[in-house]
Amino acid sequence: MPTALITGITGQDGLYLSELLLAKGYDVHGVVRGQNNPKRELVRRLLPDVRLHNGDLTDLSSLMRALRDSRPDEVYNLGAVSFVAYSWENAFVTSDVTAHGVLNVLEAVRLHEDDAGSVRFYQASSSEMFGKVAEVPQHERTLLWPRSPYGVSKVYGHYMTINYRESYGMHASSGILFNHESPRRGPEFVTRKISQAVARIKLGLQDELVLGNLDAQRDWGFAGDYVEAMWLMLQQPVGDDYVIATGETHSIRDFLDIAFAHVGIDDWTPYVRQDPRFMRPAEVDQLVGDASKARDVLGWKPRVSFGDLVAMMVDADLEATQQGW
Ligand code: NDP
Ligand code: GDR
Repeated sequence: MPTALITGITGQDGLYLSELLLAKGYDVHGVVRGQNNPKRELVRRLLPDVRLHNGDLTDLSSLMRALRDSRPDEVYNLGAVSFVAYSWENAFVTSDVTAHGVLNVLEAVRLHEDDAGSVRFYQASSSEMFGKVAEVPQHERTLLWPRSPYGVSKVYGHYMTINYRESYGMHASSGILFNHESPRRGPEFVTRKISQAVARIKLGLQDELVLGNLDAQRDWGFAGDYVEAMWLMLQQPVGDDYVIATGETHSIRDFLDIAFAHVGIDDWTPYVRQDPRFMRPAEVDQLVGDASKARDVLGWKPRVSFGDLVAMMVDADLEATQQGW
């Protein structure tokens, strides 16, 4: 039975990846931080077969211990301060976790490999690394021009992963994933903020949705499809870098159109207000990915369309709100 160790197991992708790996027969282990992390119970409830280890990306020895105790064949580094807006307010913490945390995991893997043989490593890189770049669509060799402390931290982790592969011959892969969403998306991100608000507006529990920039464009896919690409990367003979994206881009306005129409509201303008509070010091205006390498090498392609993704999220929030979850 192969064994996987996942950092960030309490997050959106960690939950989907765990489900995928358990279904494939893996022994799944996760790193959870904090003395009383409330999401620990969520993982225990959803995934009773997953074994949890205390650890933090900023604490190398805790990661070494997690590797020693789980003895993984594959390590997926999904943990990060992942909210771009927060990364300006907490740039040092973001650098500690999202940048240096990658180095800590790579070091823990390298030191563990000296004792225990080869481990395959996945790094959660991001389309935010492309930032302001003009090239459209973005691919694996597109210039990186990050626009936030988060984006800069991801660039550091990306190049560290490449350097560990080239320096130590490590099977290390970096997935440059474009935005991917689901009903498990954190409510701080724009898609879930919208789907939750639309459900509450439809049920008469809320009458206003306050947002920032409505013109930004993102390449949005479904998280359940994207974790499959992570696994496929680690099944290849050698580590490499892959863009994972749908190849379509939509604005926040497009998301609003579909989400409100899904509950029978054709004009959302009376409900939506813009507030500078949600504008960012620097914006990434448009992201659209070229995932042809992933298609050709990994045989990966997205299954869930943009329209179906929006409907899935709104339906899940309607149900959750009605059930009082
Ligand atoms: P989430 O924000 O849902 O999850 C982040 C995870 O990181 C949580 O489990 C969190 O744990 C954990 N974490 C935060 N700080 C630490 C720390 N100091 N030590 C250990 N764990 C920590 O993110 P997603 O699941 O959406 O994303 C997974 C990864 O993929 C992230 O690295 C993200 O940056 C990256 N990514 C995401 C994309 C997306 O569209 N979703 C696109 C491209 C990249 P806790 O419960 O303790 O908070
Ligand atoms: P992003 O996701 O920054 O792309 O990072 P987010 O959903 O936060 O923002 C997307 C776009 O929406 C605009 N926006 C708002 N965003 C939020 N959160 N709240 C608002 O009220 C709002 N109004 C408008 C933003 O300005 C932005 O342009 C996500 C994260 O998952 C990262 O970890 C990941 O690396 C990237 O996707 C790819």
